[in-house]
Amino acid sequence: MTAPRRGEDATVREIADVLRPLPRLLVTAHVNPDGDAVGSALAALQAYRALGGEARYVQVGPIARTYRFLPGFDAIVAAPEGLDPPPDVLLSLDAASADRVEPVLSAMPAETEVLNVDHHVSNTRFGDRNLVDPEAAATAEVLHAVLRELGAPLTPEVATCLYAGIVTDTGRFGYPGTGPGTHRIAAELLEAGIRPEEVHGPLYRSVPIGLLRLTGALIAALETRLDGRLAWVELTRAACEEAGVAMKDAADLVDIPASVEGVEVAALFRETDRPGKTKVSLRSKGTLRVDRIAVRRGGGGHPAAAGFTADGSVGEVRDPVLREIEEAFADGGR
Ligand SMILES: [Mn+2]
Repeated sequence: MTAPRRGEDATVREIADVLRPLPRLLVTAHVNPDGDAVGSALAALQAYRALGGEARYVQVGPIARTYRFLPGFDAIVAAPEGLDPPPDVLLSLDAASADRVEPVLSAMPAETEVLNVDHHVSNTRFGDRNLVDPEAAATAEVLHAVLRELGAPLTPEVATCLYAGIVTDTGRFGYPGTGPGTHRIAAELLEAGIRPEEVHGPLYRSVPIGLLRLTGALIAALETRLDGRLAWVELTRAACEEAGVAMKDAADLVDIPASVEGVEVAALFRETDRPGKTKVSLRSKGTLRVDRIAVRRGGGGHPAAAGFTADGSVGEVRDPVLREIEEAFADGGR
C-alpha cells in the first residue's frame, strides 16, 4: 500500500502529453461500473492499442450483463488479476474518489503515474494529475477530448464505446447536463460510423424477461411520501433470485420511482451480496441535490444522481434516509 496521492488539476493537453510516448498503460473504472465507466475504459483501451500502445483494462467488481455487447468487452480483466507487472501509467476513469478504484489504486507502486479523468463535481483529485470537468455530461466526453488531442483514430469500436458512455450518463440525451457539446461529440461519433441501434437496442430493447417481471413487482410495491414528491422501491436478494436476475443488473430500477409524475426525489434500497449492507441509489428531478445526501453518508455522485452503501438491512437503512430526504425538502433542498 502506497501513501495516498493528491495531485494538481491538469489540462487535456497535459494528460495527452503523458500518454503520447505510449507508456505501458493500465486502464480502470469505478467499482460496479455503469455504462459511462465501462464505455470510457473500453474506448481508452482500444484507442490506445490503435495508437500502438500496450494497455490493459482491469475492472473492480461485477459488470452488469447489459454492457457485454460493447466492442472489446472480452478483453476486460477482473481485479485483482492483471495488476502485475505494474504499469507506467494508471488511467482511472469516471471514479470520484480513491476508494472507488480499490484495490487497483493501492496496488500501484509510487513510480506509477496516476491519471484521474472524471466529471464528478465531488472528485477528490486522488491522481497525480487530475482532469475533472463537472460540466461534461459523461466521462466519455472528457476522454473524447483527450483522445482527440492524442490524435487517436476514432475507430467504430472506440466511437461505439464513447457513444454508449454518453447515452447512458445523459439518460439518452435527456438529463440536465446534456449540452450542445454533448450532441457535437455524438455527431462526430455518428460520422465515425457508429450505428445507434447497435447501442440503444442492447441497452434498452433487450430486457431479460425476469428483469421485466421484477420491474412489474417493484411498480406494484412502490411507495410515496410528501404527497408523492418522494418515491421509493425496495429490492431484496430473494426477489432477484426468484426472478433470475443478478443484483448487479438491478441498479437501474431506481428509474421506476424516478419516472413517476410529480416525483422530485426517488430512491432504490437494495440488499447487496454482503449481509448487513444496503445500497441506496438516489435520483432528483428537481432542485434538491441528492449528491449532498450521498456524500454525507460516504458515497458520491452528481446533483441529480447519486448513491451510497450503508450498514444495516434495507428496513434499518430506509427510514433514516427517507427522513433525511424529507428534512432536506423542508430546508429547501439543502
Ligand atoms: Mn459518469
